[in-house]
Formats: sequence, structure tokens, C-alpha cells
Amino acid sequence: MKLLLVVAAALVDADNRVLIAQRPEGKQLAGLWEFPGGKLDPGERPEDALIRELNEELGITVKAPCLAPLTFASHAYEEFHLLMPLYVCRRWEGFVAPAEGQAIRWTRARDLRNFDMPPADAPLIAPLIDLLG
Ligand code: 9L3
Ligand code: MG
Repeated sequence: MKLLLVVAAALVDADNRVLIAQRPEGKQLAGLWEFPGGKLDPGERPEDALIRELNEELGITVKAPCLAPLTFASHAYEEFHLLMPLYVCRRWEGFVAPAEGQAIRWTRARDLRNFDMPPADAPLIAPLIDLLG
């Protein structure tokens, strides 16, 4: 089965809230709430890919030392097996401004269960609750 490596971030604000973004219409899994991120370009390193995706999707600038790996999702879809490390990020430059028309929410880790998430993202909630309460 084909492996797909995707990187994702839990952006955490000063109130310990986590950002989730709704996947836009026309994309795979449209309407579901996810941790922002995306695929690596060929030859790209995971942290560089995440920094690029956060800039493209949310308009913020993140420095590599501000990305702390927390956990790892692994989910077999029909067409590919998705591997997705989740990084926690508490510091960035700029203001979060969705650049692709996606809705966003800042939410407590324990309230993440109220949102429909892709099957790869849902198992990431428990480690976030452990970290953030
Ligand atoms: N995906 C799942 N959860 C996430 C992200 C960022 C991505 N938090 C899945 C959706 C797609 C694939 O990974 O099947 C590639 O993501 P994108 O490049 O379409 O955002
Ligand atoms: Mg994406």
C-alpha cells in the first residue's frame, strides 16, 4: 500500500486553546475539522513542509525551533496509508488569517471531540488533552 506522509500542527494560544480548520469544499474530506497542515513536497523535510503549509493556509510565520513533536497518527485509508506527525506550536509571527476560505475555531482540547474530524486526526485528541487539559 502507498504511504503518504502529511504533517500537522496544533497551534496553541496563550489561553491553551487549539486551532482547528474546516477543510474547504472541493477538497478531499471537505467539511471535516482538522489540524492544519498538508503533504510534503518532493525532497522537503517535515518541519519545512509544516512551516510552508502554515504560511500558505493561515498566513503565519513559524520558526522551526517552535515546533515540538507530540505524537503520530497512522491511518489506513482505502487508497493510501497516512502517516502524520503532530507538532505543537505556541509561538508564531503574524495573525492567523485563513487564506483558503476555510472556517477556523480556537477550542479547548477537551472540546475537540465535539467536531467531526478526519479519522487520522481524532486519535490525536487524547494526547492533546493530556498535554493541555
Ligand atoms: N489530512 C488529514 N488530517 C490533517 C491533514 C492536514 C491532512 N490534519 C489528510 C487529508 C488528505 C491528505 O491528508 O487525505 C492530504 O492533505 P491535504 O494536502 O489535502 O491538506
Ligand atoms: Mg492542508
